Amino acid sequence: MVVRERTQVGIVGAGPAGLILSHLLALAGVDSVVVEIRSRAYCEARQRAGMLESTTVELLRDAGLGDRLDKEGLEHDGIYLQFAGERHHMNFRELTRGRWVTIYAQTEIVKDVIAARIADGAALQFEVSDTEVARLDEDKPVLRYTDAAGIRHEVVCDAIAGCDGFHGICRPSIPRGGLHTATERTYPYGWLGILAQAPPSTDQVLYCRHDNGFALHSMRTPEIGRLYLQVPADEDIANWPDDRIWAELKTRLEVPGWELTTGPVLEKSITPMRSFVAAPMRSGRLFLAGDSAHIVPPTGAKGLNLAVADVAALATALTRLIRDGDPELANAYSDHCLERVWRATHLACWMTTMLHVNPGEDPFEAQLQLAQLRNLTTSRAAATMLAENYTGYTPLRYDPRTRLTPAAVWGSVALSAQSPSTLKLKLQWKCPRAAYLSG
Ligand code: RFL
Ligand code: PHB
Repeated sequence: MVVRERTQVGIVGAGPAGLILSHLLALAGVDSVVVEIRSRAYCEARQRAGMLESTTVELLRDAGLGDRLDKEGLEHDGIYLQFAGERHHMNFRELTRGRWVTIYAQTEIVKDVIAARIADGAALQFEVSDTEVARLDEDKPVLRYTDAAGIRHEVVCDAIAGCDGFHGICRPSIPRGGLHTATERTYPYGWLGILAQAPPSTDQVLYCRHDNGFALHSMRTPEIGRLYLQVPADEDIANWPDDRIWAELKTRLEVPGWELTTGPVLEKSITPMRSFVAAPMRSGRLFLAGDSAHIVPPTGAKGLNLAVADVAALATALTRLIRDGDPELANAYSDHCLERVWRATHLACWMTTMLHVNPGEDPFEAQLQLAQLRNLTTSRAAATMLAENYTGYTPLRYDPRTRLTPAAVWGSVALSAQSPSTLKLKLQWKCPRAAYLSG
């Protein structure tokens, strides 16, 4: 038996991209169904990003998703850069006249958005299987999946959003010739990441180039540290008992007068590094967003931030297309996003190659890296370039005017008998505080 259904936007993937898109669409009165192969618990526990641009924070706040972020997020003025045994503070707030960065884990964003969507009565299906997207060239594409109870569904949509990450099914479903370019670069190293029951030894995130390789000291809370080490791309985690990880982190990160606090390792894994961009990010009525369209190495902390920028633009474009019958922004979606994607791709690639040690690196290469780092810490112009790019200088392409007006919210609340807490949340959005690029 196949259950046939109808929605406006079929969303594949309940990572940050899919969840935030579904939330932003709901604010504009556009209906969606989100399908996800993993369980809710798995999505909420998957350790990944932690560093948010101020543009991302502003959008989350502005969309009513900032309560816990404002309480628990750790707002930082900038980062530290360390090389040749010297540590330098890069004050982004001062360099950009006010931009900042925030540490708030992706796991927490995912929990916040899932809770908000469920409170809103959203159609969110976890543990689905055999997801398919079809009829992408028609006005009514379809999303098919089998739900956790084994029932097959076919959902007729106005558009489908492929938010299913790098290994998802949406990008490969684009008909032959639909993707004009798929550009990829791999790196000969990966990141060994740990989550540790160890209070962070630094007040802001610390990026370090050391002759043994890159190291990064980040954090999740005042009690939990998040640290990374450059390791060979094909490294086996079994070669890294906890003692060895801490010893290597100390070797790379410690400077005279500063010690690294250690503690029990709660989780560890190795992530490969890759740059990838698929273009265009649209094929007919299928729109790719987030990691399904592009991947950056995590050195510039851009992946999640790009996913948020994509869905901010996509929410506006789909609202105009589906609700208002205006295709202009949907037609411009890919070009608009790719501009930011390539900027971030450059930043991430540049920071990665400046801070990591290539296997077999010669002294010439090492000196070039040190010269760039020295330039960043001595030239205000160079430091400002990093600060602007790192904090997400360009405003997001999101038009808050697409949201339902308070009057329309009252109407839709009355119609769907939503809870008073949902109502309170929605009414907060009538005065957007963040600045966006619209059109
Ligand atoms: P996700 O998070 O991969 O979510 C995709 C979802 O789609 C589901 N899925 C399917 N669902 C239904 N049917 C199918 N056939 C499906 N196939 C897949 C998946 O189960 C999943 O739930 O992609 P999204 O939403 O685009 O979000 C992207 C971010 O997750 C990613 O870019 C960031 O985590 C990257 N990243 C960082 N980004 C930052 O902005 N700041 C950071 O500080 C930062 N640090 C990091 C990072 C990524 C890292 N790793 C592990 C890659 C640090 C690390 C170590
Ligand atoms: C993190 O906190 O996990 C993090 C911070 C900065 C990065 C990457 C990851 O560049």
